Amino acid sequence: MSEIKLIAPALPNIPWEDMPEGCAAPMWRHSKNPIIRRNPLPDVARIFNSAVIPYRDGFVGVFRGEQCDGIPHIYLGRSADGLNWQFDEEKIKFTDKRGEPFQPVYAYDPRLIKVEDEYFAVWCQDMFGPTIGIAKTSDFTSFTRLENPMLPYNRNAVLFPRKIGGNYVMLSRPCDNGHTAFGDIFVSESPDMEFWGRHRHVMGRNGNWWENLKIGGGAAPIETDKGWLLFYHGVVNTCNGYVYSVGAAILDIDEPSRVLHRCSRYILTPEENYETTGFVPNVTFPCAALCDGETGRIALYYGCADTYVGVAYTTAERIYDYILKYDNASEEDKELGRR
Ligand code: BMA
Repeated sequence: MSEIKLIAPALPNIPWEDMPEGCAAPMWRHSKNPIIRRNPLPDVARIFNSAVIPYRDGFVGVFRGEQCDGIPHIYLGRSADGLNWQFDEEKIKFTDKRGEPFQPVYAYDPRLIKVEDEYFAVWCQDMFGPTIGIAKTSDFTSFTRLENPMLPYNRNAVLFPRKIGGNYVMLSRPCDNGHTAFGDIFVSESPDMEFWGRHRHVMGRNGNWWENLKIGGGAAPIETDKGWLLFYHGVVNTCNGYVYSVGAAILDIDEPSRVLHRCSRYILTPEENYETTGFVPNVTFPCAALCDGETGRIALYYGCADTYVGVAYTTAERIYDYILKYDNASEEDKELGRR
C-alpha cells in the first residue's frame, strides 16, 4: 500500500462499513443503498445529486429536490448519522446581500463546501441559460446569494476547501444550453468570491472510453499530502444514451491545474438496479465526500439514476493505490493549465 495522509480533521462519526470480503473494486457500496428513496417529501418526487458536510455533532446537506412539477430546487437536510436524513419541507429561501428574497428560477446539483470558517453552497441555475449560483451561510437558516461566479453556460462548480495562494479556487465545466456533448474541467480563482479570473484548463476527455464525451467536477477536492484527491464524473455516449461514471485524479497541491495522476479506469459505474434504472438510467453522479483525517476513511455521496442518493466507501490508501496502478495522466493533464 502506498502511503498517503488526508489533511483533514478527524471525523469519528463518518458513515462507514468495512470492505466486503473479496472485494476487488476500489470502492464498495453502502449495503442499504439507496439512502434516500422516491417521494421523500410531499412536494418532491426525487432527491439525488446532493451534498453533505459535517456540522456540529452531526451533518447537514443541500439536496437537489425534483419538485412534483419537474422543477429542481435545493432543500436543506439534517442528519445525526449521515445516512438517515430529515428534510425541510420548503425549499431553501435565498436572500440577496440586502436581505431581499432572491430565488433562482431553478437550482440543481448543489455542492456544499466549508472554506476556512464559512459555508458555501454552489449549484447550477438559470441566467439566460445554465450557469453557476453561489450562496453563503454561517448557520444554515439564512443563505445569502453572492454574485454569480461564471458566465453562462457552465455547470458542475465545486470550491476547494481552502484558499490557494491567497485566493478562493473553483473548478467548473463550461457547457451548452442542452445536454452538452463535450466538456473539460477548468479552474478559476477569486480574491473575494466576487471577481473570478486566472482561468486555467485542468483536464480534458483524455481518450479513456468511459469518459470520452465529457467530464465535470464532483465532490470538493480532498487535501492530502500527495495533492488534491478529486472525485469527478465522466460520461460516455452509447446507442442507448449517456452513461455517467465516477473517476478519480490527484491534482497538484499549489497548482491544481496540474494533474499529477489520473485513473484510466472508472472507480464506480452504474451496476446496481438503483443506478441503472430510474428517471435517467445509468447515472452515478458524485457531489460530496466525507473523510476522516484519523483513519483515512472516505464516504462518497452520489446521485443514482437522477432518482436516489447512494453512498460508497473507500480509504485514502486504497483509492490512491488504484489511481497509481492505472494512472494514465497525459502530458496535457500534467502541464500547468494552458490558457
Ligand atoms: C447532467 C446534469 C445532472 C444529471 C445528468 C444525467 O447534465 O444535469 O444533474 O444527473 O445530466 O441526467
